[in-house]
Amino acid sequence: WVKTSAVGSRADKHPVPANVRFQYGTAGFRTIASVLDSVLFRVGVLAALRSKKLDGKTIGVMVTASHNPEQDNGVKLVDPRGEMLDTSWEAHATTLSNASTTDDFVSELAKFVEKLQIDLAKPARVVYARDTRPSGPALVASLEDGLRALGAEARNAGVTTTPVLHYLVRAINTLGTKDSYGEDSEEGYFQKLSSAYLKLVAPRQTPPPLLIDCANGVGAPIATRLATYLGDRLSLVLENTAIDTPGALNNACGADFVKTSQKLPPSLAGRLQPGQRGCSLDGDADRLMYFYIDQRNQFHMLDGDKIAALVAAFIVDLVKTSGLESQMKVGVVQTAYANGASTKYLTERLPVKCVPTGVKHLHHAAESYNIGVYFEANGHGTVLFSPAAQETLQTYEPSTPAQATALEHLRNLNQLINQTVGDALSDMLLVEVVLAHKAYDGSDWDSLYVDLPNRLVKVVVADRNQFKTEDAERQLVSPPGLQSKITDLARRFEGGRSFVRPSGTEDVVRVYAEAGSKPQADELAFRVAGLVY
Ligand code: 16G
Ligand code: ZN
Repeated sequence: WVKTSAVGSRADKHPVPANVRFQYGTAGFRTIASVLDSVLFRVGVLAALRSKKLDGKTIGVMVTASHNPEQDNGVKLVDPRGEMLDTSWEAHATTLSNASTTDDFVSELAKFVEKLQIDLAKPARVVYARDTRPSGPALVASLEDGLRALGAEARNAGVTTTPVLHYLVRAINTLGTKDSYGEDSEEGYFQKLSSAYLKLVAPRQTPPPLLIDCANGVGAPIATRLATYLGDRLSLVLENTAIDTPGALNNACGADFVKTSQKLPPSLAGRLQPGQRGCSLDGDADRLMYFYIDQRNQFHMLDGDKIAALVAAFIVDLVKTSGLESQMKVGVVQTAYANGASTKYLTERLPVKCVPTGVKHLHHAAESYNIGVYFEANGHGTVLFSPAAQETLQTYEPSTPAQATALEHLRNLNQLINQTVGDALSDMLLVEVVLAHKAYDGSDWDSLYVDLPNRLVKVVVADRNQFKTEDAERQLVSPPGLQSKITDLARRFEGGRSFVRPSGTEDVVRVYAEAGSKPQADELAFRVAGLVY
C-alpha cells in the first residue's frame, strides 16, 4: 500500500499521548483540547477514507466541544446528507484513534481499508469548520495534515456553527441536482432561512425585539450576519458576544447553563425586560433555550419540550387546514428526559415516540413520519419533512384560499427549518414564526402546559458500564434488582417517575426524577441516587 508511507511519516508528527483512551461517542471525540492533536490528524485520514468509500461525496468535519468548558475541544464527522456519521463507523474511529504507535496506526488502517474494500484511487472531498475555541487553529492544522496525507480535496469553511457546516455538506452534495439544498455558502444558508422567514411573517406581524445570549461563542458572529438579512422584520439584540475574551465561552451563560441551572444568565440581569423574550444558544449554536421574566421578575424557562409542543401543534393545524391530514402523518419524538407534562400535552394531539438519548436516535425515529418533530429537552432538535411529504407539498392542488395559504406556510417551513441537524438559529426563527402567527408572548406559550417539577442529579459510580437499560432508557436491566427498587420508590410519590441511565459523555450515572412538587422531586432523585451509589 503505497500511500501508507505518506501517512506514516505524517503520523509521526502527531504522536498519541500516553495513558489516554479516546472514544467516538454520541458527540464525536470530545475531551481536554491538549490531548487531541493525534485524534485530529487521524480523523482527517478517516474523513478522506469515508469520502473515498462513498465515491468522492463530500464529508464534513466539525471541530467543536459545543457547551463544554473552553479548554475542551472535540471533533465529529458529518455524512453526505448533512447527517451524523453512520454508527457503524464510530467504532472504526475509536479503534484508529487508539492505535498507540505510528506502526500500529498504519497497520490498523491497512486492515480497515482492506476490510471495507475502500478503493484508494477514488477522490476524497472534505469540508471542515471550527468554533471559536482558542485551541481550534492548531487542531485544524492537524486535521489538514491528515487530509493532505490522503491527498483529499479540502475546503475550509472557517469559523462557523455546527449547523452551518451540516448545511454546507448537504448543499455541496446536492448542488445542481433536483434535491438542491441551497447555495453551498454561508450566504446561501442566510438567504434560504431569511427568505423563508420573511415569507412566513408578514410586516404587520413583526415581533418585538428578541434578546439572544450567544454564549460568547460562534453563534455571535453568525447571528450578527443573520440579523442583517432580517432587517427590521425581526430585530435581534445580541448579548454575550465576547468571542475573544479568554474564559468567557459558555461561562455562566448559554443554553446548557440555562437548562441545568434553570436560571437567567447573570450577565443578562437588567438586559432582559419583563415580558420580553430571550433565548440562549450553546457554544456551537445547535441548541436553543427560550425564556422570559414576568412582571414579578420571576424567571421562566421554555425548553426543548416547550419548543416541540409549540411547533408540533402549529404544524398539525397547518396540515389540517391545508386538507392534507389524510396524506401526512405528523409525529413527535422525545427521550425519557421529556417532561411528563409535555408528553401528555403532545400525546393528546399526535403520535409520540420515546427513544434513547442522542440525536442519532431521535433523528432516525423522526424519519418514520411524513413530518417528524424531534426535540431533546436540552434544546437540540429539528423537524424533518420526508421525501414523500416534500413531493406532496410540491404537487398538491389546494381547493380553497385557506388551504392554499396553509400549504404555502408548510412549503416555507420546509425551507426555514435546517433538517440536517438541530440548529439554534433556524429553530429560533421557527419559534418566532409560530409566536407571530399565534400572537403569543412568552407567557402565552409557557401556559400550553405546566412543567412537572423535576430534578436531575449525577452519581459517580465505580463502573458506569454496569448500568444497562431498555425501553428507551426508562428501565434498568442491570445491575439486577435495582429497577424494581426504583419503581417501588417512585410509586410512593404522587406523580412520581424516575429513571437511571449511564451518561454517554461523562463518567457518571444520571438520575432523573419527577413528582408533584419540587421538594418531592428532589427527594425522589436523591433517594434513587442513594440506591444507585
Ligand atoms: C450528546 C448528544 C445529545 C445528548 C447528550 C446527552 C448528540 C449530537 N449529542 O451531547 O443529544 O443529549 O449527549 O449526554 O447526539 P449524556 O449522555 O451525558 O447524558
Ligand atoms: Zn452544541
